[in-house]
Amino acid sequence: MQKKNRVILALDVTSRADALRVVEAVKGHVDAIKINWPLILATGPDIIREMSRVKDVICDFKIADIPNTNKLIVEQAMSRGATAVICHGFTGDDSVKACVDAAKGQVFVVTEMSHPGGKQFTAPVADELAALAKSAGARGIVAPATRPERIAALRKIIGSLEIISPGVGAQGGKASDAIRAGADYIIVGRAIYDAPDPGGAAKALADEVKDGV
Ligand code: O7E
Repeated sequence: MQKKNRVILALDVTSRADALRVVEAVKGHVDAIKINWPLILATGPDIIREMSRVKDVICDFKIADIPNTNKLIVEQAMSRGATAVICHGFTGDDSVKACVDAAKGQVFVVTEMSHPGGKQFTAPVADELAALAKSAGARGIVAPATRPERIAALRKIIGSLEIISPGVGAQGGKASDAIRAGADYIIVGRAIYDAPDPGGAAKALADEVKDGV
């Protein structure tokens, strides 16, 4: 994944036609495509391979199981062309380590979630989840653009690991705030794929990121 536009598209559409339309429009303005359950369940897992031919794909299955099951899930994602996967950290260091081993380090660990409910259970343990991501050898963490001050605090814990940050646009966060707080990439879904001009929306976000640096 080349850090150029610093925008990751959250491709949460539910048809192959919409996925292809949006990706074709935005591919020059994003660095990766994040695929989550809505698209996989609607189209089947081969969409990972298809999208990986256009851009790096991050499989956002928020993997949260025992080590052996985690390993099996990650192997399936990587064998279909994923560049990286996303897992939860609350399952403990052995489960995260299983993901890291199976993905050869290409893992992002969820810390504090971006939605209001993220404050309830994830926020109180986010610092520990970030520290776990680092000690387990993950590539980075997921941290909320809706609370840029938390991105800055988590950055201090993880050092040079990468931060990918959802919550821009539909959830109220601002791209430039997240980047200034220390995010490497913003993750954006609805503000791009629901826009009348997804290509223009992605470009505007990439431009805002550049101005925010
Ligand atoms: O609000 P949107 O439409 O811009 O979509 C945001 C995407 O980021 C969506 O796919 C959602 O599942 C994901 N996300 C959050 O919104 N908040 C989080 O705390 C974590 C994620 C996430 O993707 O975790 C892995 C990156």
